Amino acid sequence: KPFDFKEKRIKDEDSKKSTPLNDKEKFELEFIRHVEITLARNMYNCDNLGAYQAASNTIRDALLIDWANTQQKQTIHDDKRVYYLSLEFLMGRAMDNALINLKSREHTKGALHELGFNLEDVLDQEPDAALGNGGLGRLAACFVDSLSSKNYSGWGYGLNYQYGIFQQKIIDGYQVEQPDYWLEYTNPWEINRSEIQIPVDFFGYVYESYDTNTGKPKKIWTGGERVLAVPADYPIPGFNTENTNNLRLWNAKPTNEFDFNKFNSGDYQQSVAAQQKAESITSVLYPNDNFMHGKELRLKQQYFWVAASLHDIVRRFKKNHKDNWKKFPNQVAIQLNDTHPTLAIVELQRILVDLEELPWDDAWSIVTKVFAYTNHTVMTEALEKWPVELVSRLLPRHLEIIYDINFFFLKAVESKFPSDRDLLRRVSIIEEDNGKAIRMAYLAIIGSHKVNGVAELHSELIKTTIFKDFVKIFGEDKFTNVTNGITPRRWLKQANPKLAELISETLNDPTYSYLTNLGKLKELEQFVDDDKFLTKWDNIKLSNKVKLADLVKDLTGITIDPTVLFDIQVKRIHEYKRQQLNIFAVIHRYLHIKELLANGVSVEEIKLKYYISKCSIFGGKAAPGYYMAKTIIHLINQVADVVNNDEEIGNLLKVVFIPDYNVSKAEIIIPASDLSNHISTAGTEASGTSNMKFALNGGLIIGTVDGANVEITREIGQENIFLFGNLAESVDELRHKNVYNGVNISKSLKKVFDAILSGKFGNPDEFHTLIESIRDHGDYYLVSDDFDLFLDTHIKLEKVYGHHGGDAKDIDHLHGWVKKSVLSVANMGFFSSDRCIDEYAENIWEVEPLNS
Ligand code: CGF
Repeated sequence: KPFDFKEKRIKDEDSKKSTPLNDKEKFELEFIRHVEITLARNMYNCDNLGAYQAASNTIRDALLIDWANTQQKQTIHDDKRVYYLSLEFLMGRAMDNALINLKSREHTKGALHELGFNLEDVLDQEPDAALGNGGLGRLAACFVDSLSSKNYSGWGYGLNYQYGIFQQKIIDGYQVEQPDYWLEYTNPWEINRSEIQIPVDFFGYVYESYDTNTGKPKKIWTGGERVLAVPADYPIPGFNTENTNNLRLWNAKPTNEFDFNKFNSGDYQQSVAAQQKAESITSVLYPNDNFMHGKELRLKQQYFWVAASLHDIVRRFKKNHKDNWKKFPNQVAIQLNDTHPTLAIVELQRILVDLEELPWDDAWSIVTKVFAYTNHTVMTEALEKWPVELVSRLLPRHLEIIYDINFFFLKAVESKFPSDRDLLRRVSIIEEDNGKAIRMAYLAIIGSHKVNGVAELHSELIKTTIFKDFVKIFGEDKFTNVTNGITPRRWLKQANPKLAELISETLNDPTYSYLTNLGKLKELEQFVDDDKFLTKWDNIKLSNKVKLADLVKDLTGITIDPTVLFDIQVKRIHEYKRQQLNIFAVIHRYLHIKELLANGVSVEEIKLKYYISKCSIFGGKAAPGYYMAKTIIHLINQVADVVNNDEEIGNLLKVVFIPDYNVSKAEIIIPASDLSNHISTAGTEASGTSNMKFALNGGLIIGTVDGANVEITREIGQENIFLFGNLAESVDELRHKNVYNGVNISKSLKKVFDAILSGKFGNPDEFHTLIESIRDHGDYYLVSDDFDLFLDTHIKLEKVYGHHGGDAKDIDHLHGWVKKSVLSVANMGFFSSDRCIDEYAENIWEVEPLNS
């Protein structure tokens, strides 16, 4: 029987009661020990960075006790575990989050103060762990937080990229990418498990042999290139619980093997270089969101990651259950975050058939009980397809297995629908049209027991469009919906501490229990007519806006007035998200204001009769190879340059592009919004999650009837959101009309195009393609169809906002806008990622929390 560490520790009564997380003396001693021993520095040369490292190590040490206890408990209970496979985990910073979840923030702030440091400055030293592109990666980060907070046994598996998403610089209005080497200093939050080394093979060849015992034929994959997978573990603390799960991110390392042939022939350099190449597998995150980039290295990343993760999962299973494979689906649930980890299906089949020697059908029945697949998009350019030729070289045995899976699947389809030949072509895993390719989404559906979309509208759309045939084959029940969510620990408590505090006071909830029971926010509704409460609410918004104005000043040099309406759009730059629609509307507003001024209308009159003062704030990265997205960024910056330098305009209008939008900046930007834009072409944004973050922070939304906007509207009430635009069901028809009858450019949009083409915002040649894509090439994203509706909605919403700042109008603002803001927050409980995790647990994974 192994020695029980926990029992031993618990006997040490003192350590049980006081830890550095609640005892200042202990914190300080540990902090000093880390400065002197871990960092080999002293208190005289300990700057904020040193303080961050020493404090993080102190917190991490304490966290590791919970982490070890959790692993011990989970091992003893040996219940079914969930494994969330995601190629992206956009974690952001860890220290503040750990302090909040461990309820040690105030205490640590005090201890650091006594040591001569300011907590905020110390927190600011931490680089963002930006191992993701956008919504998909941030969703994974919210999910691991909820898995821990809700006491599930759930691990995340991903890659430990040395370079996260690139850093965005704006130079002369253009996006310039710079590498994000985020591990410049040692990372206190990762625990390197160099004792675990899992070999992963690529290339080589397959041959048939015979099992010496049974005489049966078997396939052997051999030769090729070998790298080692070595994990870095990140403890994930839950809120208000000791449960601390693990996020395991793999590093690729060279093996110790050495090519002696090359060496003997005198090519020492070459023999070492091949080994060095191994590390390149995990060196960089591909910077595309909603777009597939078919590079060999990307496929290598995918296989490396799923092979290592499955090896780990299988090893853990075998420790307790040996080769009792029938139990595997009772012990293991694997969620595929998008199709990126789909090769895991093939790899598990390979392990079971080739290595464990199970009959094909037995193996396949296990595999299909274990996996479930989440789809995040209907856009064809994002759906992964890998050329057969590439897979045959890189993973020859896997290709054979894929062909076999396809063969058995098509056979079953044929017997169910004997007369439908075209159906077989349509649903085949292998696309035959333009060079053979493997349709990963189809493989994921066939190998999973459940497929889910990420918002109601999206889940319906996948059933009626891209996966229609599969609904016919497998039946409706296989397809389900889990609407996305966000963790209120980071996106309310951490990002907006003042609002979180006001809510905790108002709900008489000093322990912030509402953060794990977000439905409680509903009780805020009782206070919507209380002017004092509304004023406090509004003042918090103002102080968040002041903080954002400071950040804007710092990053761009632009001064913005925190009392004007902050109208924000921050997210990846993509034509379907339609930042172009937004900036065109800003141009329209500017041109109209200029016209009014030219006609002798005074600024004061404009404010009263036409436009309230506002600041349009943009932020987001464009994929480095996405020309149109980069053009949009450039246009925003050009407009900002003209508008902000136009003295006549004053604070009536300002335009800002915040460079290098990331999680830490989002934590400042989101709580400061009055209004945020979620204005994708209907049917294109699967869910969106920033819409949830903004609404939870009391910002109102202007949005299309798309993604989770639909459910947000249902929850908060349509009178508290500003919806506009054509609906998803009209999109096909409008596109058709635009292509065949020509695009109808309204008078207002024409003015905007004319101004851009006249050179008002810099060299017009730079914007031709953008304008032509709308005016002359069918306007795929329906900017022209929604433009005037967008302008009208602005007029409406600005009336509700009122002329904030003038005394007489303040009451209207309070009773109109601020009341809507409170009502939104009060009804956002549904969008906690805790609710998502419960839904996945109950309907897909069939697991329960481990509560005792
Ligand atoms: O996943 C997205 C996001 N861009 O990462 N998709 N992908 N791939 C969708 O476009 C969002 O609508 C969605 O909210 C997010 C997470 O599901």
